[in-house]
Amino acid sequence: MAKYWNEKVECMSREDMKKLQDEKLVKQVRHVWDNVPYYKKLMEEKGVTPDDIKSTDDLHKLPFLKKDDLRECYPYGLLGAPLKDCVRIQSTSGTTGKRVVAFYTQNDIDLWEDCCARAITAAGGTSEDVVQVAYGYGLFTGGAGIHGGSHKVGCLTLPMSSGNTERQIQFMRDLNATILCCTPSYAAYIGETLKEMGLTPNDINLKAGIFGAEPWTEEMRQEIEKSLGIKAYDIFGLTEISGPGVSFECSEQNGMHINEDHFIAEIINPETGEVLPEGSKGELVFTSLDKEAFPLLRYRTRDICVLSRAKCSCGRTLVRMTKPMGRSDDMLIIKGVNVFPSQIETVLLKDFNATPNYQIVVDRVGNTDTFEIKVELSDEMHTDTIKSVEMLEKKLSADIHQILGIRAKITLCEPKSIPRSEGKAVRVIDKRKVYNA
Ligand code: DLL
Repeated sequence: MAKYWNEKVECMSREDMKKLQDEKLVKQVRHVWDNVPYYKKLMEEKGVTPDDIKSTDDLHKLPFLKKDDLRECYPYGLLGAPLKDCVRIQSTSGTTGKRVVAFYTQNDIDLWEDCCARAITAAGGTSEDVVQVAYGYGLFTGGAGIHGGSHKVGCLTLPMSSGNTERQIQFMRDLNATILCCTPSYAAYIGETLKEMGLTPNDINLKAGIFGAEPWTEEMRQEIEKSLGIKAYDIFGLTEISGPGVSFECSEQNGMHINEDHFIAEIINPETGEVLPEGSKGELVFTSLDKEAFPLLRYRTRDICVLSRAKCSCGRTLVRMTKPMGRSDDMLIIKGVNVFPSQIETVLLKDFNATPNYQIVVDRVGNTDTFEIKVELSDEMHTDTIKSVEMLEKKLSADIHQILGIRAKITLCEPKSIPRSEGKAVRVIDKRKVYNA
């Protein structure tokens, strides 16, 4: 059984990898300078030109890119290739309005799918396998990326998308799926449903799962492994940098190997931007090395983790990142969807037409996220008819669904019932334990 999808790169010596990255970085910086006026301006403001970037040792001289830059540049402002050469657009989950969109040339798609093929191979996948893709298809990168990787490996690919769980299980059984790919919370839900249907892991043929797109703990991994009778592998990625497969777990399940031939990873202090030495906990920053349509230099992911170059017994030399341990911004991932509290506030302001007192409460019951928005009524609203309050609740619920793509339980509360704060308001109460301690 093939252990690696691309052994030459995945097991390359440190020196050769650095040389490869050095060469690619010089080219990528020139590509961005020549084609992305927005980033050229950021470089000029920092007094850096492509001539200053001779190797990865000069990476720290380049300015950072943040999510706000991407929003400001929506939709075409960071495009690095003519639109006629682009073949695909994908987008981050859950945001509307000025959402982040990423563009791909055919070459970008090939490289991305290649990264996913590495992840599938690392999870034991070969052309003998039947891969059930239960990540969402559409603008979200999960379905499309893993689907492409599965084709590359030559697996029989079941493009199920997410949802319709009993049907997922039926197809899984009828078509002998061997690898399941979805969010960890959906995998856990499939496990629960299997049990509810009176079935056990012996009634399915799964051997592995490739789960990511949201934080999950080691405890959750064990639970999924038990309920589905599989080995569960983590996979990490973000739309801005391509999608799933930026890094992936190997059989050692001790951190995710970053595809360093395509992406340079740095860890920085989120407060100061200072680059931290290996082994430090900080914010993960990625620089793309091969991207044509959407090249990003020093993109701040806001994910907090640690990098390690310690030898991995799988034989791969690619640097490993821990599972994200938190975020340096306030983004929540609820039911697999990226949610910024500010999006909710915007809806509340629109519907209530005043600054409302509210609280977002996120919890996990079984393995399913619960999402409640408590909104305080004003004195005037409190005296309104029940019918008008109900209408408001309905409208709020519909607007939240439209903006985020997921439903929230709206609880309207008595005036002055939400605790006031003398400092920063506590807007979010996240009772889940999604990050490893
Ligand atoms: O979630 C891409 C993806 C799809 C990854 C399928 C893995 C599997 P976005 O919607 O842009 O892209 O969200 C990216 O999700 O910055 C992390 O905060 C979080 N995230 C992604 N993978 C993991 C993971 C996709 N394995 C954001 N563990 C990232 C924890 C993850 N968090």
